[in-house]
Amino acid sequence: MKRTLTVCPYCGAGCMFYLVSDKGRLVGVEPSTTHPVSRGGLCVKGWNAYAFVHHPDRLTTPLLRRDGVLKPASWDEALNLVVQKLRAVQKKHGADAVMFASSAKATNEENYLLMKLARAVFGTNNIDHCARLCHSSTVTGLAETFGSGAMTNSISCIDQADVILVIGSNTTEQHPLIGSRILNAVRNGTHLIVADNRRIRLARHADLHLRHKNGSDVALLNGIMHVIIAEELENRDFITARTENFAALAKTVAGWTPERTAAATGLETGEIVTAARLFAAAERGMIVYSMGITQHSHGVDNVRCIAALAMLTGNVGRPGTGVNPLRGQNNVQGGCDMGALPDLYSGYQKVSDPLMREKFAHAWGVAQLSATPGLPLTRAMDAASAGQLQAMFIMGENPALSDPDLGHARRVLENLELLVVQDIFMTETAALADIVLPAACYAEKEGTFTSTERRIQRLSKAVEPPGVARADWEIICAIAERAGYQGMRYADPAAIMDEIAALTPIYGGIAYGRLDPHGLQWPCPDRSHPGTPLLHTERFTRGTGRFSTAFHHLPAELPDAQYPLVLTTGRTYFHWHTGSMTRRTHLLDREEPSSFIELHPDDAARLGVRNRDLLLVSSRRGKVRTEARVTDMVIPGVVFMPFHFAEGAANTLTNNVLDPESSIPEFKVCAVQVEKLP
Ligand SMILES: Nc1nc2c(c(=O)[nH]1)N[C@H]1C(S)=C(S)[C@@H](COP(=O)(O)OP(=O)(O)OC[C@H]3O[C@@H](n4cnc5c(=O)[nH]c(N)nc54)[C@H](O)[C@@H]3O)O[C@H]1N2
Ligand SMILES: Nc1nc2c(c(=O)[nH]1)N[C@H]1C(S)=C(S)[C@@H](COP(=O)(O)OP(=O)(O)OC[C@H]3O[C@@H](n4cnc5c(=O)[nH]c(N)nc54)[C@H](O)[C@@H]3O)O[C@H]1N2
Ligand code: SF4
Ligand SMILES: [Mo]
Repeated sequence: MKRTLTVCPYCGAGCMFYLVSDKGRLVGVEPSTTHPVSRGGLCVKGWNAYAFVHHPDRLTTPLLRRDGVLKPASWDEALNLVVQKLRAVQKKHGADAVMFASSAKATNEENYLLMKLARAVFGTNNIDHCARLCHSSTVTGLAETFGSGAMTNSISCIDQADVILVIGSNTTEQHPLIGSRILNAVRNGTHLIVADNRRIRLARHADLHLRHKNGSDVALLNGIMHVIIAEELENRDFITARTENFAALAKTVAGWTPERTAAATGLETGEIVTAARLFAAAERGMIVYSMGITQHSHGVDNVRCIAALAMLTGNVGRPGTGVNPLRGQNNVQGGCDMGALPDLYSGYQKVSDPLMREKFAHAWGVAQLSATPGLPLTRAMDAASAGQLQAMFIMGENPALSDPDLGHARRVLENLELLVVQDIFMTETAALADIVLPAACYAEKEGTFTSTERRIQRLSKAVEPPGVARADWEIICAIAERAGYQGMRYADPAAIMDEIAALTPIYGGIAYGRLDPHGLQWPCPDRSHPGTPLLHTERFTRGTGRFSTAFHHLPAELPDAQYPLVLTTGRTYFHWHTGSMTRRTHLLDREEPSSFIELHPDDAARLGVRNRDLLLVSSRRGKVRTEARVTDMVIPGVVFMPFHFAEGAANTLTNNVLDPESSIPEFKVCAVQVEKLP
């Protein structure tokens, strides 16, 4: 038996474990007892993270579409064709007719290389990844208020908080090792406020559970800040010493009396006042949030209010405090850090800055780099239907199931002149591709992932990839080589990290030799720097913290006579997004085998629906069949669906309306009708 220490491929908590293998096959997982987050534990996905690796459905060879059918081909044929076809599209329609989608499942090194490929080799800034669907509101909102869009504190800070406000995060299911840490703190006396209208597990342990209307967080947070200022509970010293624009905030929230807030949120005035007093009274108050905040047509405004509440109460820059957006995918923090974003190079260095363009052009050995900002991923589908985009290269994403308004997304993917998909399984998206490239998965390669607490950790190769599958970084380098670019020859991923460190100040001190066993937290500017567990301690990244105000906007689509219910979408404990990995893991699929919708007993009674009845759910975009789960998890008038299942796909229904600033889709609110099927 061989044990290989590596990083969990699922969530951003960043647990590390040992993959146990025998004669080249994985047989199990053992947690790392010394890791600061996993501490000897793992959630059910971590324990089962070895199971999909040897699944017979793994892609083992490149595939080319011939006469409408995907057929095996050699790497030579496939790679030459990728380069030839991308060049042909660019020749005909211009450099920006091509878009690259990077992957929060791939390593930092691979994300860095794909953005380098897009920019240095193919001359376009059209590169983005699933962070756009996820925490783009955070990146925009916190950059404006704090100067940095990452989690300000570390996961271990949970132990030191006096009160934790969890808003729009189902932490025990979606970041289980962080969720259990919160429950542990509560057992030791930490107060907990949960603001989420589903009765999630944390809510059952909370001092206060606020079940406000979906999309009313700006009103709720403005109302809480109103009470804090009205009762003089704000932290005057912090506001004076560390922040700017307080007067504007005070003016905006002045109108948000508990009565007005109650009317906008559906809460009682007493709940708002209690929440304000409980949070403001704490010496150390921490805010934890996730998709319930970001995935709205006003997601950036939600984030502005969260940042304001933390500053108003002086809860930034100390242990046990902070603004903590929990990053979802195992390496979505890294995908952003590496510049797999249309307007930023690695380390959030701006494409619009001529000095940065010169720095990267020089390092990459190209004459110049494009100054035209690229397309956000969520605008790609519309750009393609408007004829501005003809080709997509998608590494490790499955938009044919994860994008909003699937009918539209699929039509666009089908009509592209060229679709290349690089994945480990034949996903719904790969099935539409002209060229499919088989990738090695996390257990079969070296590299680093950056967790939600900015911790850069090493993965190690435990087994060989199936068939002729190759690591993403090797495939990208091979494409660059065939495109005639000689600046992508690396002996190994460690050498790629050396280049990243040289060009990216926040990763400046990162080198493989320094990362064992449990990584370093950025910013880590030089080789002697110990890493940074806590951001904004003396000053904010942008200097002073900025209070940005926000006005309450309703979600873009609200219930009416025809579509009388609010649909909110999200996840379950056992499955991961589009299910490519978890639905191929027997133990997980057995627990949650098919699509369902949660609806409140009152709504069910009105519709004559009983548990497990087959339902037809319709929105203005489409219809799906799914099974009823009658439960008081949801409030009357709201239904919830996970988006994991291709049969009964929630995204057939969702609304492709975007936040104008971050381009995030409003996954959390649309209007639907529910009917019982005979
Ligand atoms: N098991 C599992 N874990 C995962 C994932 C997975 O697919 N499966 N995905 C990972 C990824 S990429 C991400 S981004 C994270 C997401 O992690 P979370 O954000 O925790 O998960 P979601 O289920 O999308 O939504 C969280 C909560 O938002 C609430 N909510 C909906 N609308 C509103 C609102 O208007 N206001 C408020 N305050 N709350 C609202 C919902 O009721 C839900 O309980 O999870 C990560 N972890
Ligand atoms: N309705 C609704 N829709 C949503 C959301 C929601 O809350 N509601 N949330 C959104 C959010 S937050 C997110 S993050 C997105 C996620 O959307 P996606 O990123 O599209 O979903 P995943 O299923 O995680 O896709 C990851 C793909 O990477 C592949 N993969 C795994 N490892 C590797 C590897 O090493 N190399 C390569 N090349 N491929 C690999 C997997 O097989 C899988 O196909 O979904 C969004 N969609
Ligand atoms: S909490 Fe997240 S990182 Fe830890 S084992 Fe579970 S899925 Fe993996
Ligand atoms: Mo996400």
